[in-house]
Amino acid sequence: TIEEIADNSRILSRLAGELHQSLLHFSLSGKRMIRVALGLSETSPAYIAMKKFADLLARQTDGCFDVKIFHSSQLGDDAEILDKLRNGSLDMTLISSTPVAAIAKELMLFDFPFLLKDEQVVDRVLESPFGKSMLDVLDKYGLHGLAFVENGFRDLTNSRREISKLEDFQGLKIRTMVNPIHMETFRLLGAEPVPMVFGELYSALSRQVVDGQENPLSTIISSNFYEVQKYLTISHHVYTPFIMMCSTSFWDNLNDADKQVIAQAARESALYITEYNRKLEQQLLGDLESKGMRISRIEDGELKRIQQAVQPVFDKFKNEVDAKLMDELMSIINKR
Ligand code: TF8
Repeated sequence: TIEEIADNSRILSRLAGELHQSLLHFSLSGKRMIRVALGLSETSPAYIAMKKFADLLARQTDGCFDVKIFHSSQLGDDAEILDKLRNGSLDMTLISSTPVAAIAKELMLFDFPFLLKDEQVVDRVLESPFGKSMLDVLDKYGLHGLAFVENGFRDLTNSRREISKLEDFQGLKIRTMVNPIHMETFRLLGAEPVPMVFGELYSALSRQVVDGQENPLSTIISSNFYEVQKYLTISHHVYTPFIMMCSTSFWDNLNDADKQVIAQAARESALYITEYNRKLEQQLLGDLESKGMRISRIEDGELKRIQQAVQPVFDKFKNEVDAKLMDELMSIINKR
C-alpha cells in the first residue's frame, strides 16, 4: 500500500541519514563539517534559517566550514536529535523550546498558554537578560544555546469542524507535543490530547488517528497539513520559540575566533528569519485559504473564556518551574 511505501521510504531515508552521520567530521576537502539536523522540511523557515547561517559562515570564514543540513527528521525526531547533540554525534539544530524543556526544565516556562501575547512582548522577553539566561542555562545540559529564532505563534487545525469558541474543542483528539503542560491545556479545553512525535503527525492526521494538531502557520504549510486538515483557527494559544543550538563538544572544540564568528552568524540568521516569518504571516493565511482551508478567528470575549478555562494549568504546574524565574518572566511581560 501507499502507506507501506511511505513507511519504507522513511526507514530508508533514516538509514541514509545515519550513514552520513557516521562519516568523518571533516569533509574530503579538509573543511570542518557542521552536521545540522532538523525535524522540519526543506521548505520550512527553520531550513532557510540554517541555510542563511551556512551562507554567512562561508562568507565570514572563507569557507572553512562545511554545513550539512539533514531535514525532515532524517536523523530522528526532536528528542533523538537532542540525544545526538548531547553525545556529540551531531553538531547543531534549530528546534522548538518544548522538546528541549524535557531536558532543561527551565524552558518549560514557554509552554504555559497565552503567556506571550504579541510580538512586542516576545521581543521584550527574548532580547532581555532573562532571555539570554534561558539560552545560557543549556550549558548545564550538554548543549550550547546560540540564539532564539521565531517559529511563530501556534495555531490550531482540525478535520472535523470550525473552532471559534470554547465548546467547539469538546471531544476533539488533538495531537500535542510530548509535554505535560500542553496536554493539560487541551484537556482543560475539553479536547483529548494525544502526545506524538512530529514525524508521525502527517500520517496520523491523514488516517484520522487524531482530528487535529497545533503548529505555527509556516509549519502547517511546509508540512502540507492543509492537505489533510480543513479547519484552521487563529488561536495563537502559545509561543514556543525555536532555539538555534550546538553540542557542547562541538562548541568546546572551537577556538575563540571561530566561536565569535559562529555566534554572530547565528544571531544574524535568527534576526533575518524572524523578520521573514513576520512578513510572511499574512501571505501564508491567503495561501492556506486558497489551498482550501477554512479560517476562523476567536472573538475577544470568547478568548477570555478560553483563557479562563486553561487557567488551572498554572497552578498545577507552578511547582515544576522555578518560582523566581516565573516571577522574572511575568515582570518583563507586564512591563509597559
Ligand atoms: C512540533 C514542533 C516541531 C518542531 C520541529 C520538528 O509540533 O513544533 O514542529 O519542534 O523541530 O512537534
